[in-house]
Amino acid sequence: MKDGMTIAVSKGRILKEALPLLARAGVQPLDDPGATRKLVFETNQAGIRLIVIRATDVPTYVLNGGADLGIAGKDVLLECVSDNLYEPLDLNIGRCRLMLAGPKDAPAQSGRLRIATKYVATTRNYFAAKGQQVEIIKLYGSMELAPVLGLSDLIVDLVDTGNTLRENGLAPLANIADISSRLIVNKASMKMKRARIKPFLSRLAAAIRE
Ligand code: PRT
Ligand code: MG
Repeated sequence: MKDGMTIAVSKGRILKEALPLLARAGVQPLDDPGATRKLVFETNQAGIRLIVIRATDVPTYVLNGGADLGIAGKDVLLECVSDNLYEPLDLNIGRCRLMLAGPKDAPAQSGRLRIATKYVATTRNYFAAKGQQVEIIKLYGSMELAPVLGLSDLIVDLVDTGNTLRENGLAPLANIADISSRLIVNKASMKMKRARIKPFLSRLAAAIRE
């Protein structure tokens, strides 16, 4: 957006942790994003607005200049590596691990492994680095179901407490990446709106340490 500064925030669990952090950095939406269907929120700071969108859409908005800044999970960012984004701050929220997991006591596998995941690029990179060829099956959710129904041998998904894996008879096999939410900045915005963005970055960095 041309005037002011727009921050795209992932809805859902990241939003819940991002709002108190933004508040400590001095930015508070005038309406409660949890209580309305609105997507654009003016804030107490004239010229700073929030948009609340799906996690996977945050980098897309920031890359294309629809938003100047964004708050997104590292899991989502690993899937869309770009030269046009800065990632200046680890916000230390939305913590979890991206893990390889599979059925407990599964028999040893011969032939090419089938991996069900939403994280196709990261999974491909992970196995490529090990020199292993795998078949990747793209799913948009409920990955835990895939091995249970024989759609795949293993899954790659986010794990927090491990309850979801356990309740579906799965166990973690390997940690692929430690995940947290990051602040991302459109490179052109950083140049054009530096006077507005830089002080905000300083306040946010202080808020993370609080
Ligand atoms: O709206 P859309 O469907 O696009 O996204 P979403 O519903 O996946 O959004 P949401 O609110 O779930 O937030 C997703 C973002 O939160 C991710 O991109 C991560 O950066 C972050 N995050 C942190 C998590 C988790 N922790 C997490 N545990 N996202 C998802 N989970 C899920 C996981 O996929 C699994 O189903 O929680 C389950 C595992 O939790 P445990 O505690 O049972 O291990
Ligand atoms: Mg979800």
